[in-house]
Amino acid sequence: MPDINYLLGPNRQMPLDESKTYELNIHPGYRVKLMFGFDAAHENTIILYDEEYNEAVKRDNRNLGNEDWISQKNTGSSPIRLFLTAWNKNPGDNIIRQSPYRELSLSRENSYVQVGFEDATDNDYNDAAVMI
Ligand SMILES: [Ca+2]
Repeated sequence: MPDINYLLGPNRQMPLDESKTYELNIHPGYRVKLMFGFDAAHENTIILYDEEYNEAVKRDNRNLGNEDWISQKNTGSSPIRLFLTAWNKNPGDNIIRQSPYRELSLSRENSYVQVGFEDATDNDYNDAAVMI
């Protein structure tokens, strides 16, 4: 992961925690499709960053919704690196935090992976989820 000092997250006030950031690659000749889901009372935002930490996709369980996203085809010769993050706002203290992730499932052919994010302490990792 590149060295960064950007401030990210929904309010652009948070440093990136690399241990809570899932890297995905678009390999040459491929595109990727992401499907988003939320099952949370807290406000959750999923943000996919490109390698320069510009927002490539943003979805949430408030205004933005969870519409699928399909990337452009990678017509280059090297993988395109993307960084998947989720952020949650706890209504108790109104502070936005970066959510930890866990790989929930991986298909046998590695044709898809499901990544879940946790916004509290029950560790079900379904508060925000992405199928890649
Ligand atoms: Ca949870």
